[in-house]
Amino acid sequence: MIPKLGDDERAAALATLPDWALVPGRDAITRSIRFKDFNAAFAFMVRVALKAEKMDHHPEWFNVYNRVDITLSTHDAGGLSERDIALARFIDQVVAGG
Ligand code: HBI
Repeated sequence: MIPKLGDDERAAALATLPDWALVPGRDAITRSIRFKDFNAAFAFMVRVALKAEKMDHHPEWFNVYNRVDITLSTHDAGGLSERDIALARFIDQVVAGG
């Protein structure tokens, strides 16, 4: 069983993820990203998908053309866990060109 983050842990993690916001009414975080075109958006999704498989931790996401909306939460924990924070950090690195 993956534990949910406590309130202090969540606040501390979010302070290091300035591009992410809490989802109103859910214990989840969300980020919307716009890429230069669909190819760039889909290439990003491929990289995140491969990482998600390796982590066995998958995003909830929506793509239209160059936009990707991502929401992270740990379904097994019923809220935010360390896995969401780790995947968010990976996503931020990919977006930053890492
Ligand atoms: N992804 N976001 C998320 N949350 C989960 O609880 C989760 C997952 N991917 C795979 C996964 N759980 C499996 O471990 C379980 O469905 C068995």
